[in-house]
Amino acid sequence: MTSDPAAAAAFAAAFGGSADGRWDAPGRVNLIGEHTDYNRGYALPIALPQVVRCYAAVRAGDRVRVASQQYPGEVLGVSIVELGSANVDGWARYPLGVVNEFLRRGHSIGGIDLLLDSELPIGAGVSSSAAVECSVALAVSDLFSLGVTRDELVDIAHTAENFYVGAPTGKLDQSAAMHCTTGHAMLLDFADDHRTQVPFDLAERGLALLIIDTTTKHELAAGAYAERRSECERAAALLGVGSLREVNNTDDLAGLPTLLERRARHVVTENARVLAIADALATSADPRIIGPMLAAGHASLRDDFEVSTPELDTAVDVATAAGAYGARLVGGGFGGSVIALVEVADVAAIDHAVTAAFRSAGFADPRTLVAEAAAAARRVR
Ligand code: GAF
Repeated sequence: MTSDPAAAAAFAAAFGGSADGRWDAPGRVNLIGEHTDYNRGYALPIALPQVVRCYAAVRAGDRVRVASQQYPGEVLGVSIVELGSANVDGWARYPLGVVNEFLRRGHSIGGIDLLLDSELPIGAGVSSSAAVECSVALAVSDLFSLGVTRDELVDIAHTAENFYVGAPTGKLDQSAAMHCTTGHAMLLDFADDHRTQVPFDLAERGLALLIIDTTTKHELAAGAYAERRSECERAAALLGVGSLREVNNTDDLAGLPTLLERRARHVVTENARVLAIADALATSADPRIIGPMLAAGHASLRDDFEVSTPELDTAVDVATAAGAYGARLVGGGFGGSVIALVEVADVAAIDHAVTAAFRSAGFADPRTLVAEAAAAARRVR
C-alpha cells in the first residue's frame, strides 16, 4: 500500500491494484575517489537524502512489468522466461536487468509490478541509475523473501548494469546506495570490499557541500568511460601488476607510454587523496583543509584522466574564485555535477556567481543543491 496519492494513482493506472510496499534507494556524491573503483582502489561517497522510490507488488503469473513516473504512459511487460533475451531499450533496462540478474543466479521469482519515481536528476552524476537498480533489488529480495545480503544486492545491481545495460562501471554507486549511513561518508576499499564509516558533519563547522549540476548529461554506456577503463587495464598489464591499486609511487609509472602514464597517475594520486581526506575527516581536523585536495582531484581528472568539460571546469573555477575551499567534478565526468566545499554563509553568493558565469558563457543555467549525508536503501512502507 502507499499513502502517496499520485504514486497510488499511477500504480493503479499502469498495472491495476495497489503496491505491496515502497523501497527507496539514495543517490550519492563521492567526496573523492573517481575512476578508482574498477582499479581496485578507494572511494569516499556519501548517500544523498534524494532517492529513487520503487513501488512494487507481487502478481500471479510470470510477467515482470515496469513503469516510471519520469516516462509517463510507457508500461513494459516481459515474461520471466524471455527476460534474458528480450530486446529492451532505455530506462527499462535498469529495473529489468536487476530482475534478470536474480533469475540468472537461480533465485525463485514470480510475477512482479514495479513503478519507479525519481527525485534525482538523470545524468547529473549523482547516480540515479544505481538508485533505480538498488531500490528494485531490495524490493525483489524482500517481496520474494530471498534473504539476499546487501553485499550480494550490490553485486546483483552492478552485474545488471555491466551486462544487461552494457555500461562497464565499477561498484562505487551501488555500494554507496546500499551501505552509506546518515552523518557519515563511507571509505570503500574495492580490493576487498572493506568499508569504514567516517564522520561527516560539515554543518557543525559552518560548512556546506554544494552540488552544482551543470545539466549537461553524461552517458556512461558511451565509449569514453569504457576507453578509460581499458587504458587503466593496459597500464596495469604493462607494469606487470594485477591492478593499479598495487602501484603507490608515481615514479613507478615512468616507463609507460605518455597517455597511459597520465591515466595511471590519476588513479595512483587519487587513491592517496582518498586516504588523506578520510584521515582528515576521521581525526576531526578542520574540514577546510581538504579543499586543496578536492581541487587537486579535479585537476587530475581534467588534465591526466581527461574526463572534464568546459561547463564542469567553469563551475569549479568560478566557485573557487567566489570563495569555495575546493571544488571538483563528481562521478564519471563528461558532464554532470561539481561539488564545492563552501561556508554556509557563502552558498547563495557562489550559486549566483556560477549562474552568472554560465549565462555569460552561453551555457544552460546550472542547478544547485546542498548535499547531506543520508541513509542507504531501505523499505519505507
Ligand atoms: C560512474 C561509475 F558508475 C562508477 O562505477 C565510477 O567509476 C564513477 O563513475 C567514477 O568514479 O559513476
